[in-house]
Amino acid sequence: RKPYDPAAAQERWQAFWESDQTFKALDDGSKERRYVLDMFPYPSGDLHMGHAEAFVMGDVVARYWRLKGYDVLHPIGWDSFGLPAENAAIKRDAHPAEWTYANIETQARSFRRYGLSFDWSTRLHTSDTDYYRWTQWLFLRFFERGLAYRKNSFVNWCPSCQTVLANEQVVQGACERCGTTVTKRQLNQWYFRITDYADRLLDDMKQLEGQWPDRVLAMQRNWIGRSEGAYVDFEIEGREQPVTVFTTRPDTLFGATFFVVAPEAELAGEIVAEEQRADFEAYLEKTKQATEIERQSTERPKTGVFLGVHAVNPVNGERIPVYAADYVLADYGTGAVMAVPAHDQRDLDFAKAHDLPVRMVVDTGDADPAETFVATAGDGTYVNSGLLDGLSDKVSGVSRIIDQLEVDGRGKRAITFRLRDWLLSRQRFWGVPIPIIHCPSCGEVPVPDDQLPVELPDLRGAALKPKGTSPLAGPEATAWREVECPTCGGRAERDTDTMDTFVDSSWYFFRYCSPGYDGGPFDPEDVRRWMPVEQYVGGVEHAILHLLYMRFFTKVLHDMGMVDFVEPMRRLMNQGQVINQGKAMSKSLGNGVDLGAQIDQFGVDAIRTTVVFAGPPEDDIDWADMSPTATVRFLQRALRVAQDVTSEPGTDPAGGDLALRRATHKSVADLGDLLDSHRFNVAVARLMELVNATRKTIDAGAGPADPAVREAAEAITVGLSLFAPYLAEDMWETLGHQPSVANAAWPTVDPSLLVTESVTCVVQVKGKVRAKLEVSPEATEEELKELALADANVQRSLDGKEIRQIIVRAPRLVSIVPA
Ligand code: ANZ
Ligand code: ZN
Repeated sequence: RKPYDPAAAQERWQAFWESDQTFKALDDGSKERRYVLDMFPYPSGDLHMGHAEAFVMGDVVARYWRLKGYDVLHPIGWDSFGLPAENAAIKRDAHPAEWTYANIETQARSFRRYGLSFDWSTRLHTSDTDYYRWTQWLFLRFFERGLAYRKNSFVNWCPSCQTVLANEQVVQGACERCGTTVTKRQLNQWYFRITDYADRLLDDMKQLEGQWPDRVLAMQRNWIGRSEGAYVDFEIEGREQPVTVFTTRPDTLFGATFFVVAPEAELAGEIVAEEQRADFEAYLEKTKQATEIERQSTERPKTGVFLGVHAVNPVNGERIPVYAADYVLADYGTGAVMAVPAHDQRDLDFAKAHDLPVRMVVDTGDADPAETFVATAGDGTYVNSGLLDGLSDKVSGVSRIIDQLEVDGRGKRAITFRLRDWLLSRQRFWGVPIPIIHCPSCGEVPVPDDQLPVELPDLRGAALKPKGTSPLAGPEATAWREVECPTCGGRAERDTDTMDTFVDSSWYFFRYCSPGYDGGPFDPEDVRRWMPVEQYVGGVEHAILHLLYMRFFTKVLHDMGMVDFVEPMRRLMNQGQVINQGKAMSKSLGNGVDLGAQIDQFGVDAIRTTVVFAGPPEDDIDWADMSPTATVRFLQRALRVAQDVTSEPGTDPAGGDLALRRATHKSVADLGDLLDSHRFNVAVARLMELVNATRKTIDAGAGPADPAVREAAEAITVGLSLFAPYLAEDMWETLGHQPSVANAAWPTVDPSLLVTESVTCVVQVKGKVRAKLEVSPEATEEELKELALADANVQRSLDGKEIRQIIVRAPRLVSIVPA
C-alpha cells in the first residue's frame, strides 16, 4: 500500500480537472442552479494564509452543493484596479498593468494548486477594457438618472495617497489604506446619490435577516443611521430667510437657550456680524484641521465662537445667541442645531464652557442639569414648556409640538440619515476613467455609448507620481485629454478623475453570469437564471463599504429593469482571519506564515483540512495552535481504509456489519446538517470518527471484505472531497471508480439505519421511582450512575443529602439510597 503523496496527487488531479472541465457550470437546465461566490481578490502579491481560509469555505459549499446534485456556478476574477499597482509602477518606472497582470497570474496558479473548484471560463479582471467599458456604461446610466453628479464641497483628503476618500474609507479619522490622518479639501467631485436609496437599503434588510450575520446588518443599519424627528425654522435677526434645524427632540424646544451652526456651513459665513468676522475666520481655519471623529468625540472640550447675531425661538419668541462650533457638522441634518443644554450633553458641555443658561424643560426626577452638568434624556413631565406642560411622555410631547409647528408653518416631521452620498472620483491613474467630456459651451457631456470604453492613455513611471491632481490632468496626457465635444464639435476636455475601485466591485457578480457578453454589462436572461447568489463569502471588513455599495447598485439596476430582485446575495458568510501567536501576521512582528511553504511541507489537502477543522468559519485561527502534522496522519489513515477495501465497487451493503452501517448513515446524516449550517469543523470531526470506526471494523470485526466497509469508505471519500479534494480523488480511484469524485452523488441516508435502539432505565431513590431515562443498551454502570445523578427530579428528591449506596443493574435500573 502506497503512502499518500500530496505533490504527485496535486499535479495529477489538477491537470485532470482542467482537461475534464470538472467544475464548469453546465447551465443546461438539467439541474437546479446555485451560485456560490467568494469576494474576489485584489492582486497584491501571491495568495497568503488569509486567502487560504477565505476561499476554502466557499469551496466547501460549492463542492457540497455539486455533490448534492446542483449545477454550481463558482466563479473567480480579480479586482485589479487600485493604488498599490500604481505605487509599484512609480517605483519601477513601469506601467501598473505589468505588476497587476503578473500578480494575477501568480495568484491564478496558486488558486489552481489550492484545489479550488472554480469555473475558470467565467474569469474576469476589472482592469480589462472589456470589463471597464461596462463600468463606464453603468456610470452613464446613473448619470442619466441623476444618480451621478458633481458638486463642490469639503472632502476627505489623504495627504499621503494624494487623493480624496469616501466617508466609508476614513477609519477613525485615518485613511483606511495607509493610516495617514485625513484632512479636508474643497474640491469639485463626482458623487453617486446613494442617499436616495437610504430607506430602501434599510427596509430591504428584512430580506437578509437570519441569512446575513447580525453584526453586518447592525453595522449597515448604524451606518445608514436613520433618525426621526423634526425640522424647525428659526428666524435669524437681520436675515430674510429663516434657518432650519434638524432635531430628534422637538419636544425640548422651550429649553433651547442658544443656537449653533457648523463653522464650514455657508450659513455661518453669511450671518456672522462684521465685528466677529476675524474671530470666526480664525476658528474656521482650525476646524479644517480636525477630523470628523475628533469633532464628534464627547471627550473633547467644546470650542466655538459667537457670531454676533441672535436667533428667535419660534415657540416663545425668545432671542438666543448664535455660535459657530465644530461639534456641529456641516453635512448632517441641516448643519445647524437648536441647543438644549439641559437635555443634550454636548450642548451642556458647550453651555458650561461659554457660560450660557441651562433650562430644564423635562423633569425626569433626576437632579437639575444646571447644577450637576449631567444632561437628562429620559421621559418625564414637561415644565416651562407652554402647550406641553403636564404631558409626561416623550411620544406625546414630540407629536404635540410637531402638530403645533405644522399648524404655525414653522416646522414639520422629518427623517434624516447619517449616510452621505458616495464620493466616487479619485485623482489617481489606475482606475476607470470617468466617461464625461467637459465642454465650455455644453457643460458635462456624456461620452456616447458607441465610443466606450474611454481607454486609459499609456502613462508610466514618473507621469504617475501623485501631485494632488490626477495624472490624467498632467502634460503627459494632453493628447488623451483634448477632444472634440460630442455635442457641438468644439474643443473640450475629458474628465481627468478615475472611479473609486468600489465601483468596479459593485457589479462584478452580474458579469460572471455573462462572461464575454458584449451587448451590455450582462445579459439579463443569464442573471435571471443564476441570481441571486445563494451563498456569498468574504471578510467582515467589507461589512459597510462593498456590501452597501453593491446592494445600492443592484437596486438601481432593478429600477432600470435589468434585474428582477433587489438583494443580490441571499446568504452571507464572514470567515475569520488567520493569525499567528495571538497576533495578526505582519512583517514587523516577523510572525508571517507563508502559504506556499506550508503547502510544500504538508500538502494542499492537509492545509485545507487544518484550516477548516480549526473552528467555526467565522472565528479567527491562530496558526501557532494548529497541527497540520496531525491532519496529515488523519488523511493517511483515511487513505489506508480505502486501500484495505477488497469488495467490488457496486457491492450491495445490505447484510454488512450493522454497527458500522449505522455509524455510516448517522455520519452522513449529521454531515448534511453540519454542512447546511456551516459547522464545517464539526463535519471534519465526524469524518475522523467514521474513519476510526471503519478501521475498528476492518481490524477487529468483519474484516476488509465486509460490504459495510466499502460503504463506509465511499462515504468517507465523498465527505473528504470537500476538504481534501486531491486525496479524495486518489481514494475514489483506489475504490475502483472513475474520476472525478466531484461527480459522485452525495450518499443517500437509509432512515431505518438511523433509528438507534434504546432501553428505559428506571431510577429509584429510597425505592421510589424518580426518573425514567432512555439509554443505550450498551450503557456502562458508570455512565448510568452519572446520568441518574444528573437528573433534575433525582436531585430534587435527594435534596442535597449524602449518598450511602448506589446499586446499578445495567442497563435497566439505578437505585439510590441516601444517608
Ligand atoms: C435638540 C436636541 C435636544 C437634540 C436634545 C438632542 C437632544 P441623531 O440622533 O444622531 O440623528 N444635531 C443635529 N444636526 C447636527 C449636526 N449637523 N451636527 C451635530 N449634531 C447635530 O442626532 C440628532 C441630534 O443631534 C439633533 O437633535 C441635534 O440635537 C443634533 F435633548 O436637537 B438635537
Ligand atoms: Zn459642446
